[in-house]
Amino acid sequence: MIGRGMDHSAENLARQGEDRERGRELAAGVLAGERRSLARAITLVESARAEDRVAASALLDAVAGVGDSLRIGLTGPPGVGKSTFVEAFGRHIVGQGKRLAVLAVDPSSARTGGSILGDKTRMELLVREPNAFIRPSPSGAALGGVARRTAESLRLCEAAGFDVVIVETVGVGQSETMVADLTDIFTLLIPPAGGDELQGVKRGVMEMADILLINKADGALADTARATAADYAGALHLLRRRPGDPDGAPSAAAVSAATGAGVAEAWERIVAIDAWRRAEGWRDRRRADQAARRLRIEIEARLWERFASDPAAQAQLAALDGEVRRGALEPAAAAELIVRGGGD
Ligand SMILES: Nc1nc2c(ncn2[C@@H]2O[C@H](COP(=O)(O)OP(=O)(O)OP(=O)(O)O)[C@@H](O)[C@H]2O)c(=O)[nH]1
Ligand SMILES: [Mg+2]
Repeated sequence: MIGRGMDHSAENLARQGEDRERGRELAAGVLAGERRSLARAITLVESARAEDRVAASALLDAVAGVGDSLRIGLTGPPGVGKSTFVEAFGRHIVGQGKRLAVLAVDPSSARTGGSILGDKTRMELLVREPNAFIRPSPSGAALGGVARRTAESLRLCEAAGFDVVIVETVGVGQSETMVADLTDIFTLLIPPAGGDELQGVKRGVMEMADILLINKADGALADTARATAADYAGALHLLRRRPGDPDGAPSAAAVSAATGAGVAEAWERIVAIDAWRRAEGWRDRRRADQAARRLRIEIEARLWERFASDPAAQAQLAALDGEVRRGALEPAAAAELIVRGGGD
């Protein structure tokens, strides 16, 4: 069986104690709602260093179960206006007296600091709001890793007392699933369609959405956006009946992040869906399902980490890799040998 040699030396145990203490101290700051502590706490959970993992797990233990945020997911294709929408939508939410945290996740390594810098200018007013906290996540990590760290960052924002947490990311296929799996309400932002086609939004993604917003409903595009919204609303009602929706289907509406038209209505709609789901038990069921799925993802990740840090298993992988490549051994058979630790 794959295993890691534990270092039980007194020195190592003392160091782990210090790391745990570091995590607990940071937790106190997070629970007090200190933004600097929250920012440092998120940096800690994003860290891949082994000693930081010890501190991070103490931190997360210390904030377990604290907080009750409305978690909103927001995705959409590049350039649809996500950042502009978060600025308008976020300012509206803060204007309602709510505290808002925004986690802007960038899952692709190609997009670097540039997009974050762009977001800073697009969220110019929101970043200055004392009741808003905006956190761009670093790019370059694998999507699975991003999801794990985002779930933890979200928990920290919640523990810091934010009423609403928005997880924003560009829609690149898998990222929609990730965001939908982390949040209570999944919002899909789409551009107005040129013709009568439904802008190439994949059916699976549409089915995941709780609310579709057709952005850029202003100027020359205003009518197109409204027509697109009506098309989607029709299509969504034909799709299927969803028991978790107050109307049996997701809703679609036109908005303009630039002028703010429809932004207040979008917020009211989200609040209404959330209130209905809470009352009907759907919100808790969704969170329970999400937690159960994450448990399995975490187990998988830990098993893989153990495997990757086990020199014997790695040596065996290297040895059998060649046989699998030559076709001398089936991948499944080789995996069985490696995981069972036999085959030598
Ligand atoms: N007319 C109009 N333009 C908009 C609206 N919202 C955003 N834009 C413009 O669309 C462009 C892209 O906006 P962003 O907010 O950066 O879009 P994004 O989805 O965050 O883009 P990425 O981060 O690159 O995926 C910018 O030039 C915005 O000014 C809108 O409601 N109406
Ligand atoms: Mg953006």
